[in-house]
Amino acid sequence: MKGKLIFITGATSGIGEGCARKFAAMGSNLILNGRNTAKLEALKQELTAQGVEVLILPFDVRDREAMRQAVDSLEGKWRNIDVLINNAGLVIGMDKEHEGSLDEWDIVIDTNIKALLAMTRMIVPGMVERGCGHIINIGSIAGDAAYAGGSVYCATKAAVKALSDGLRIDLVDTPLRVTNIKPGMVETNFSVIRFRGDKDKADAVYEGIKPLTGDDIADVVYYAASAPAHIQIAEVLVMPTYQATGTVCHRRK
Ligand code: NDP
Ligand code: 8X3
Repeated sequence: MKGKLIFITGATSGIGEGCARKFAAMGSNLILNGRNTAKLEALKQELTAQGVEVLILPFDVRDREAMRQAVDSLEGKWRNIDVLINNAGLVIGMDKEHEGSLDEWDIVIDTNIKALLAMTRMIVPGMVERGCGHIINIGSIAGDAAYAGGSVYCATKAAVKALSDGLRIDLVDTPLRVTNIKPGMVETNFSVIRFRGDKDKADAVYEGIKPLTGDDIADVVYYAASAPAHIQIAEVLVMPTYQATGTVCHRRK
């Protein structure tokens, strides 16, 4: 992966940040997106010090025009993206489908589905033209089955699976590859955002479980990206040892 160019959405935290560090450690150059410009700048400084090239593209992935301008602003070698990691995503709340906030769900749907689709639509044509590329979507175990309080989030991750499968079909006559990584419980900022900043509630999610880390998922993403060209890792479901499904886990005292 040395010298390859990786575009990561949501690189300021958790899985995306883990991916940035992993690919940089392996010598890849990076385009890093997120909304927190200060964090992106800090990450750029840290990773360029390791000898790789880093371009930061701060924009809200829900803002189609900002995304378009950011992608259009890429010049020369920065246009030749080898791997697109569609990672930016979130959930807000654990509300029942008939009780939650439509406005909050718009944010979740716009980020997890519509932005992932728009990034794909803007980046993949260049990959097809160049005859190389890999799209890695960060789905979730939540896309396999709905759970209580997860209705809309689970639906968005089921959509990520369908979009990944559909894209793989559409690209079958090209050398491009499509991977859907489906993590279980990963301790990041994800649950803090889910519980609207309540850190105690977020911590309770991982109590008695040794959860995965963003770096663990980055290793899996890297494995898929660095597989030989004739191998397409279509899906990976990865969870902590003491988790069995989206809802079954064993909490040790
Ligand atoms: P974090 O909250 O730690 O990271 C989320 C990242 O997404 C941040 O970098 C954030 O950056 C970015 N982001 C969110 N909204 C936007 C936006 N509108 N525009 C640009 N960037 C945005 O969570 P995770 O690392 O855990 O989540 C990453 C992905 O992994 C998500 O798609 C999530 O659904 C998925 N996932 C997480 C699991 C978990 O248990 N943690 C399990 C399975 C899947 P910023 O705030 O700077 O914009
Ligand atoms: C995040 C995993 O189980 O919290 O996608 O929904 S879960």
